[in-house]
Amino acid sequence: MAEYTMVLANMNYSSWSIRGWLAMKQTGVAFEQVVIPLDRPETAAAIAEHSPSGLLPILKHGDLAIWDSLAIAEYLAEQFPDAGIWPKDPAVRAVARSVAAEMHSGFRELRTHMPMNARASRPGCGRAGGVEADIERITTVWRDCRAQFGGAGPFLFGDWTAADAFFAPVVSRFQTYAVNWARSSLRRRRPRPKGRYRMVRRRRVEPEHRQVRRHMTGFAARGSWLDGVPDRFSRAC
Ligand SMILES: N[C@@H](CCC(=O)N[C@@H](CS)C(=O)NCC(=O)O)C(=O)O
Repeated sequence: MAEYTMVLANMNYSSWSIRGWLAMKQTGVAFEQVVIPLDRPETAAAIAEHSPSGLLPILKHGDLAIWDSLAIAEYLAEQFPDAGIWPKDPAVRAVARSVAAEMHSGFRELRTHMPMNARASRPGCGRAGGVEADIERITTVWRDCRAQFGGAGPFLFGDWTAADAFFAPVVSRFQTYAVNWARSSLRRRRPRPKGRYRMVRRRRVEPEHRQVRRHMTGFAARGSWLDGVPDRFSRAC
């Protein structure tokens, strides 16, 4: 029996489970996985058997249960100091923790109006309330991290860190809801002469798209949480 067990909600829907799972995967250690499907009559009772908060994910290590995705990342970073869960440099680590914590405690509009459903395709849906402001802030975080710390690596801080785990479900949401975030932020800077708009778009937007695509490819290379799930399906708003 494995030393570690993760109790997870089904990861097509549970963004927090994905975050904990990706951090666990990063350690390279074998672990047991118990998946509890959400939104069923028996869900609450099944979660209550493991979780004092009634929420998933949970990491179990011996008699210890850790019931929050960020706490799981921190525990694993302490248990596996060489796994690269956070950047080695203390100042960079502080920034990585800040962006992960910002995701953990924020972006409520995006989370409310663009619920995660990795298999779904809902282009154009979910653009309510303050969602645009959340998208703008998230992409600013991505750009800043990539520009300051990305170096030659494909992730926010160059090599993979838990900050990437915290934003992975956002990448999935952007795919599901077809968020063309670079274009939408450009549109807000109008009016702009047409020719200039095109020039800026070519020079600045396309590289950012490529970065996000690399980001997604990096997650896929890590072993997808969607292994075995059916094809994507579409639904109107
Ligand atoms: N702050 C928690 C949030 C966990 C959370 O909200 N989990 C949801 C699934 S994504 C849950 O367990 N919901 C229980 C339910 O829907 O019955 C964390 O970071 O782990």
